[in-house]
Amino acid sequence: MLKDCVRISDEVKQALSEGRAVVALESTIIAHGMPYPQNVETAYEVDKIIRAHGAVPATIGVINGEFIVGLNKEEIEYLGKHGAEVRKVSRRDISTCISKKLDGATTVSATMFFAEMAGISVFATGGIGGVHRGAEETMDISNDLDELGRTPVMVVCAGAKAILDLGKTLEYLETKGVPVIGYGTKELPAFFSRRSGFEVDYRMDTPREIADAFAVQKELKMRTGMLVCNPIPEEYEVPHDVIEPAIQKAVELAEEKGIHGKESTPFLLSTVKELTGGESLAANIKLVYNNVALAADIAVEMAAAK
Ligand code: PSU
Ligand code: MN
Repeated sequence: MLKDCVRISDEVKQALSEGRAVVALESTIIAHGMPYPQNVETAYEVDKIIRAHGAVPATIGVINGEFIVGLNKEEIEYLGKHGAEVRKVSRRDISTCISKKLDGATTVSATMFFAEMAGISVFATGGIGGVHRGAEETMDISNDLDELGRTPVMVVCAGAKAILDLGKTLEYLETKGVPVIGYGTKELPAFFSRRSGFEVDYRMDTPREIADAFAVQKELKMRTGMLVCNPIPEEYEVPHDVIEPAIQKAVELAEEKGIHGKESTPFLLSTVKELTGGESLAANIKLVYNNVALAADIAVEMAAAK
């Protein structure tokens, strides 16, 4: 049964068996996080950057009920083109996606699950899901945070979008025992901007330091993930007075329209994008490039230490 529903591409399989550096990537960011065709173009560029840094990319998604670790170009194009028509697959959707032979794009949580299964330790994305603003009413807390608490995969991101309650997101990660590392900073980056006003647990300045910390968790069989927060490069930041009103408006609109559940994050992301014109999308793409480069460097350090 398992071999019918999970496939690791030959390239990824070989890289793993030779102990080479591999970086996992999610597909929700492609299908639901960005518009076509920029989403697919970004995914191809990500592929190149990871290789240029000496690692092998492994994008994860599901086609016709088969989870694939290492989607090829055509499969990425397929998921990117169908966008919101394909399922947004987090942990709870995995079993039904397989049994009903559906297509889907994996979120951070489902991507971590399959990365671990394949033996991949590092995963890069844009931003993670978290505790939503107003969660005390809605209880909308992303499954990403629970997955970080129970799956030993490192996630490299640009912090979390301010569509979330960043303070509560950090509290929840603390509850789940997830270390939060700032790369070159002691402040949690807020996706579009480098600063949030919230402190992370540790600052680390080199990929080696980060790889060493994660190796200890693995050694101790802690079964927890690690969140590495890499601030967007200064030249691509979106100013606070552009992004914050757009976020507030998007949160209001979501409430008015009664958007909830898995629709909530894609709705907020696309509304913020519309309200800021191209500016937020351009920044989004640049920070993803920045994250995959760092993740590849960390994966190379991990492979060297083996
Ligand atoms: N945050 C972003 N961009 C994204 C996502 C989150 O800035 O594309 C996606 C990721 O796939 C993440 C998912 O795992 O949304 C979280 O969705 P939810 O909040 O429904 O758990
Ligand atoms: Mn949610």
